[in-house]
Formats: sequence, C-alpha cells, structure tokens
Amino acid sequence: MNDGGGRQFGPLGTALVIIPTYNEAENIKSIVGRVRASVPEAHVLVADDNSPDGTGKLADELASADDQVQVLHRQGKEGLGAAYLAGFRWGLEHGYGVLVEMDADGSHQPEELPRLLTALKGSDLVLGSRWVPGGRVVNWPKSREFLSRGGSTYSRLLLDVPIRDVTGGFRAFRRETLEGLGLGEVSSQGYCFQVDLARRAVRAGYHVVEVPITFVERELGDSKMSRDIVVEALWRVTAWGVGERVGRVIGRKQP
Ligand SMILES: Nc1nc2c(ncn2[C@@H]2O[C@H](COP(=O)(O)OP(=O)(O)O)[C@@H](O)[C@H]2O)c(=O)[nH]1
Ligand SMILES: [Mg+2]
Repeated sequence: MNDGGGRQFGPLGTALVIIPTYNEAENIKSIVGRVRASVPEAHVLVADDNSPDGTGKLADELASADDQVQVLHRQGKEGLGAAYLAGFRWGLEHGYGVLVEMDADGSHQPEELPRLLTALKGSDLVLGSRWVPGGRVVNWPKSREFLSRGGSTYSRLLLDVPIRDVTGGFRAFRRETLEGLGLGEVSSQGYCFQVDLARRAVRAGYHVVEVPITFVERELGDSKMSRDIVVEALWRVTAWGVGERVGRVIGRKQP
C-alpha cells in the first residue's frame, strides 16, 4: 500500500454497484432500494447465478421498473469470484468509471457507500474494513469473527500486504485500477478472490485505502460460506506466500 505520493486523482465517473446473488429472494428488493436511495446517481447490476429461489426474476422486475438497474443472468452457480469477474467485464464494457462490490444480504450497508466513494476521490481502491479503528461487526458469532480476523492476519503476514481486512467484499475500484489488475488470470473464488484482488492492487503499486464499516450479519436467507471456501483460501494464500518467497530466493541467486 502506498500513500498516493501526492498524486492527483482524476474525477470519478458513474458508479456501477455490482451485487452478486445466489438465493437472495428475501433480500434483493430491499438492498437494491437502499442502494438507489443512498447513491441515486449510481447504477446497479445484479449478477445472479440462476438462483433456484427466483432471485433473478425478482431482479428483472426491479430492472423493468428502473432504468438504473440491470441484471446479468448467469447459467448456474459458479461462485462469487466468477460472478464478480463477469460483472466487472460488463461494467467496463459499458463505460462505468467506478465498479463497486457489495453483498446482497445487508451485511454491507448501502448507507455507507457515499463514504467509500468519497475516499475513492483520493485513491485507486477503497476497501470497506471491519478491522480498522471505527470498523465493527454486528451479530457475528465469535467463531466467524475469529475466522475472519485470523484469515486477514494470516494473509497480511504471509503475503506482506499492509491491509487489516483483506477478505472483505465491500469495495470500490476505479475502472483504471481494475484494468491494471490482470483480471484475465484470476481464478480464485470466495474469500480468496478478495484476497487475490487486494494483493494484486498492492503489488501493482495502487493507492489502497481502508475505510471503517459496520458489517451487519444477514437476518434473512442463508450464508453460502462453506468449508470448501475456507480451505481454498487457506491453500491458495499459502501457495502464493510460499511461491513469492521462493521466487525471491531464486531471484537473488541469479546474476
Ligand atoms: N452470483 C453468485 N453470488 C454468490 C455466490 N455465492 C455467494 N454469492 C453472493 O455473494 C454474497 C456473499 O455471500 P454470503 O453467502 O452472504 O457469504 P458470507 O457473507 O461470507 O456469509 C451474497 O450476496 C451471496 O448471494 C455464487 O456462487 N454466485
Ligand atoms: Mg453474507
């Protein structure tokens, strides 16, 4: 993470808030409404993986009533990372200047979006952060907090990225930042996807800022977090960390 080096940052274009959904029928209407109320100038893209509970159809209804809401229908459940990559591609193709990541379940509060966007005026990437002063979580079991804090600490130390909340998914990217991350090579999913993008941004020298957020555990619907997602994050982060260290050692031996 660098300090921006006194750089001038260009104006922000129109923001696209990308909301990935899988079985969020109970949440989709409320979350889209809250985004539209909180940042009326922003557009919304729901990226639905053909949810069996009909979330995609509900999103279509919202889109038909509002020009600033669109739906990206995907064929089946392919994970959070793939849904975001498709959403980013769509947003970049359609000329948006800012691409926002946000969950559908209310954990990321749309009312905090203006603060993220304000911080983006002077940075390349803004991360909503639970683990910086002023950030917090509401209604989380101790086990989830332990996992999240532990995962962030492990990633921070092993990958050498100075970010307190590296797995969070409430983020705002300038389009130029996303274009510079090499998204074509990203294959990670789940929490690991978020770690991957953060690490790429730091490595590329972008000015990354953490803004405190209040993360509220979902009240409706079910979490898609699974053992597989945690295991994937653990092995990938470990492989990246070890790979980078080995690379540095080998690099040093070379003339
Ligand atoms: N399109 C899509 N969205 C997903 C998938 N898995 C999770 N999501 C969405 O990603 C967001 C975060 O997932 P969630 O289950 O709340 O994870 P948690 O907050 O870590 O417990 C929610 O909006 C989910 O609906 C997926 O495979 N495809
Ligand atoms: Mg959630």
